[in-house]
Amino acid sequence: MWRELKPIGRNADTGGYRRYAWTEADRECRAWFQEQAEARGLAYETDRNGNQWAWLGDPSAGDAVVTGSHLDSVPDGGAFDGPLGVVSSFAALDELRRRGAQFTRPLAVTNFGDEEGARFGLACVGSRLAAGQLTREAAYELRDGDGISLPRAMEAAGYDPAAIGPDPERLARVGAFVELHVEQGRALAAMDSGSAAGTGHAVGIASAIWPHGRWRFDFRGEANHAGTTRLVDRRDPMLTYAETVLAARREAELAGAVATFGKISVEPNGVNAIPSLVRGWLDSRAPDQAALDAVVTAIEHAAKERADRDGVDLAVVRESFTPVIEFEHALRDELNRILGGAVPVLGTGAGHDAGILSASVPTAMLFVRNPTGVSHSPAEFAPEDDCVAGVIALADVLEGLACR
Ligand code: HGY
Ligand code: MN
Ligand code: MN
Repeated sequence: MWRELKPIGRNADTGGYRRYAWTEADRECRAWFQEQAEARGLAYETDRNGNQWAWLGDPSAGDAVVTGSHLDSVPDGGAFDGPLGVVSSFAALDELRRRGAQFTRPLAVTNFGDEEGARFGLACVGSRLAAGQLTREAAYELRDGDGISLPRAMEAAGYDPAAIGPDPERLARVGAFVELHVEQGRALAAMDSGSAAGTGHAVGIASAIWPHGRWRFDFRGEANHAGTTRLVDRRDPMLTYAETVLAARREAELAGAVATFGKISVEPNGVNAIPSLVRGWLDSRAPDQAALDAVVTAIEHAAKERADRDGVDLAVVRESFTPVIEFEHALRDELNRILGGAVPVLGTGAGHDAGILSASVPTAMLFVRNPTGVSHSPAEFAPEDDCVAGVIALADVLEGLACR
């Protein structure tokens, strides 16, 4: 499975993945998912929001145990973030069949669409739509960098955008959702530093997801000639942007939070032209809501102060937000019990579909050790022994939940 998925959407120059929602690479990933489902005799379907489901047993029986993740990526993302969860779900099912497990609840493997929000800027679109956390109207407002709207992109990919919207009936049939994901940090690796892959703590259980969001900062200045405009006469938004990036780092450090300006767009983006507009996207996350609010407020304040000095207009728009997620304790503890009781439980600053769905169904997450902690990068890697340990742990969890 891993080898078949590996080349899809991979950029040969960077080795990173460009699997954006409703693009050709996304179509190929979806085709791969359907192939895996049908090769296992699972009942394959796509829900009204484009999420893919592969069912074992009768979904209408309800109380299903569902596992899966996403196949889309951030720009030049790694191979594991998302796909490890989907591949491990199919592999765990194969393992349960080898064990002759008798399922007493329906089981499903899922691929939730557009988890990264790389193309339209909003994270977890597929799961948010299903959970009613994103209205059709708001989804129709989403545009990519070329101005293509989400509904147009869905239509071009052969999906009916008029169908998108809350899917409470479907979620009502889910008794538990478990998402396996490569750890995006090195907390597990640090626990047994130096331990060989497949020994020590190869698997962890999620406790919580930090509150996090995305804010677009628009710095509007005055286009002018880079060579003939005196410094005192400039209204240069790039200066304001630069000061804001430095302020973001300062404020995050003060609050024990994180803040990143990773995406920027400049108009007209000419070497010899002072920009008229600089757009910068802030991703900020913190252990709790108060800290996150304090950081973002302080960054906005610093940006405004500098904008006034530079004669630049500032507008800030919150484009994506997810409140703190505390995974349901009963399911979290059930997973630990099934796995022997000594599995590390750890928080994360990374968002996931399991976080979004936790408002609608009991959800839990398993993390697979990441020796470097690197993610959202072509260098993202987890050793095969640890990935196999993840599959076995997921199989144990699914057996414990669905094969009473
Ligand atoms: O950005 C995130 O936290 C996740 O990878 N979508
Ligand atoms: Mn990610
Ligand atoms: Mn992910």
